[in-house]
Amino acid sequence: MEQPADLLALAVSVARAAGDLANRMRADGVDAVATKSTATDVVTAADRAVERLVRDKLKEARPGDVVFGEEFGGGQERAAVRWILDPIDGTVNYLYNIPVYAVSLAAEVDGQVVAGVVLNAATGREWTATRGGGAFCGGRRLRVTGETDLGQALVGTGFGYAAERRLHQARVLLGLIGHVRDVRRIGAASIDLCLVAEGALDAYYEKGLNPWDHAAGGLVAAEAGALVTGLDGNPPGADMVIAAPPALHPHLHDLLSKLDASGGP
Ligand code: LIP
Repeated sequence: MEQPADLLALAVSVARAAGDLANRMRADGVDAVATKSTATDVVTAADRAVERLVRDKLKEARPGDVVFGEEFGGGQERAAVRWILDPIDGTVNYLYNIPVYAVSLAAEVDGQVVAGVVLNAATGREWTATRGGGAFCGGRRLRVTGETDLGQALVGTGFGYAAERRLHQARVLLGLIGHVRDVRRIGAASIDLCLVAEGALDAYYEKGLNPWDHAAGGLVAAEAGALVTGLDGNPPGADMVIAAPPALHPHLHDLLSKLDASGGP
């Protein structure tokens, strides 16, 4: 039986090596080397190099496992553990040298994420969690806020790489912004989810995320007491990821559902 604490220890050591590489390449200067879904969905040489390094280190430590990563995909074969990897979450922040980008690595066993680490490579801030074992940052156990009033809630969100999607997300934001304290657009879903976990945000929601954007951060938020869901009974996924304390979640959920937040392009 795979021990989540052992998988976490491996994830943390691999993420730290990955963060160091991301920082070295950042110091050498970063250029977009290609684009993916749209002209603004960039990939840098560091995204690819960091993913290769993580894959090599995981193969060395646990040859039988598989890796599902943002840049090279994979991870569809059966294995005791599937690692879900975003080598640099917040690639646009990385490109612009905004110190909010992360190595996000989660271990999945039998379809369930059991361990995860999110490491902000620029600041060294590291959030970790194991299923049933709680969420931590800097040795401190994390707890979501006790906010119950949506009108007092500081809410994080994000926008996609396709203009039509951003227009839909902006319409949703227009319908939401008068009902909350304020909004933050931080630019890295994995970090947004960890900020909910540590109470630096009251809640977060975003449409269009991939599993690598929310696998590790979602466990950190859940282990800190957040409800991490989709809309209308769906699990967190491409249509919607919402993370909020139990007392706040239904209010945010119902408003987003009314605003058709998981709809549009
Ligand atoms: C990013 C997400 C962010 C979202 C961006 C992008 P990437 O992931 O972390 O929340 O708003 O559009 O998807 O592309 O930097 O790995």
